[in-house]
Amino acid sequence: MSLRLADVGRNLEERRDRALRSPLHDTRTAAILGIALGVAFTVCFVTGLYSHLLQRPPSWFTPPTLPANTYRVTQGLHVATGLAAIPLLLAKLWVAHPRLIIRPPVVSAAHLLERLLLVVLVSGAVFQLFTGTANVLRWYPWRFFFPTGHYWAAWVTMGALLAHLGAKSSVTADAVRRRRRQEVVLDGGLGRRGFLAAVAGAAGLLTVTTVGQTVAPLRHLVLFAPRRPDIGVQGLPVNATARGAGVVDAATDPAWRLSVVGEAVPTALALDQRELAALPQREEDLPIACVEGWSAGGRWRGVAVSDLLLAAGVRPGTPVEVQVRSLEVNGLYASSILSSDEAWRSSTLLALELNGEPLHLDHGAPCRLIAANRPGVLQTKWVTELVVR
Ligand SMILES: Nc1nc2c(c(=O)[nH]1)N[C@H]1C(S)=C(S)[C@@H](COP(=O)(O)O)O[C@H]1N2
Ligand SMILES: [Mo]
Repeated sequence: MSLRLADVGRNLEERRDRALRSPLHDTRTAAILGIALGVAFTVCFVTGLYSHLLQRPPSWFTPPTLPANTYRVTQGLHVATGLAAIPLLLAKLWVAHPRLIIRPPVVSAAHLLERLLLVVLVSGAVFQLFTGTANVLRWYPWRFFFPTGHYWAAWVTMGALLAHLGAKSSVTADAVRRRRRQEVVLDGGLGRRGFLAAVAGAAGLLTVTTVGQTVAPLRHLVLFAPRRPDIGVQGLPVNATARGAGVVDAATDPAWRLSVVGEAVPTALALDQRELAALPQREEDLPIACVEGWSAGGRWRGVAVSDLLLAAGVRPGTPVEVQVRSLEVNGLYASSILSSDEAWRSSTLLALELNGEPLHLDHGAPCRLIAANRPGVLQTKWVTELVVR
């Protein structure tokens, strides 16, 4: 038995040694892929942090005033770099795996630590890419709350990545410098170049066939993403229909009112549809940018939240926090918070119309929140109450 195991081990080592003589498994190929992965993960991490801060602002964070499309771009980048990282990670694992076959598997405490770090890094990366992709596909085959799990796993993965980069920095630098001189001699036929080109091609193809869910000119190339920015009622995709949210009756009831209430409100309001439509209307071009990776622009017309605050007697510029409440009773996105800056910004609307038509029930009629630079989950539909504090 032990003899056989030894044979298997020797066999593996022979295969490893053969593999390591190929440029496809050398440190230069590993280094190049590592750099590409590092860049993709860093962009993904930073854009993900920004998205997280907007969705769950800690007390020290107020959403900065940025161009209205900023979130659309950052979230588009988040999903695109995450998807592109999938072929890069697979290639990197394939390139590096012969190096993991060592006997004995652990030679010292430091070596054990290094190997454990790799386990954390690889499983963290796989977890992030898997859960992120499932989210884009709107598939939630797990028990935990996605944003929380994805957020904490991101810190763990990036921590492990930083430590890995620290451990590998000199090897990487050497590999990148050393082989550049010898490349012409070493590489023939389908060597490193061909392999790396194939990996880049796979990443590029994946990007081109998914990024159209947020980059409208590429929408016809969308293959794997479930959304296209131009497919949906009134030229915009729908996330959660009125029926799905259980609000059809309440949203079509003539007794519907928009209330403006709360401790900061001198004169509480309760407006019916006609009264709301009689207030001054504004038009804004603003995108819906869903965290799931799709986005689409629309032309919205409606009443500025700031005009409603003024109509309710709130003095201009008073620091406020506005909770926007939906008719929806139980949904995760049944309400959202506007910071003072967002509430007073004239482009923040309760929209009554979309692309020149009365707002469709599935887009949030009688009225829905639409504001610059907010994740889709915060663009509350079927609004019935503004609570001003
Ligand atoms: N009340 C309520 N508002 C909501 C949602 C919801 O489930 N309930 N979904 C949000 C999400 S995740 C997105 S992306 C946008 C989508 O808006 P649309 O369906 O009009 O495109 O609505 C947001 N507003
Ligand atoms: Mo969304």
